[in-house]
Amino acid sequence: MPIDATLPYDDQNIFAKILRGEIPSQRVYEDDWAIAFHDIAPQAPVHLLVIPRGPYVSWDDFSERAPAGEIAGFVRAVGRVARDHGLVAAGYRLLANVGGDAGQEVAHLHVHLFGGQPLGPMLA
Ligand code: IU
Repeated sequence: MPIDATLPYDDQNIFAKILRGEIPSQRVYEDDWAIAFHDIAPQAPVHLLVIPRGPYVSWDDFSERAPAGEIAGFVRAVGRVARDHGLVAAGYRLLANVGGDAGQEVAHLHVHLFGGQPLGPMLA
């Protein structure tokens, strides 16, 4: 069931547990601002999730509350993950679902990074 992106941050969400190492993940990147790991149900040959270390429910929460340095660090991390995976020449897609209509399922901001094949039109 999609989350309500207006609710306060709950540190028991599954990505918070992944961040704290309480639940395993296939981590491919980490720095001071972000970690990235493989999505458990990949929808493309490359399907990674990049999440900030800070406690933000969604892109809405992050863009409103995060300090500028944290935003810059996270945005740079997303770009770096794509470059590290050799995706820039062929191209890739970023996606962040926010709340109910978008179908956001986990209440910790995550940016999907898709690549590895032509991705087709944006909306199904
Ligand atoms: P969404 O944007 O909130 O809809 O995406 C959630 C994604 O998190 C979705 O692609 C799931 O496959 C993925 N995921 C995961 O990688 N590991 C988990 O333990 C859970 C969800 I729960």
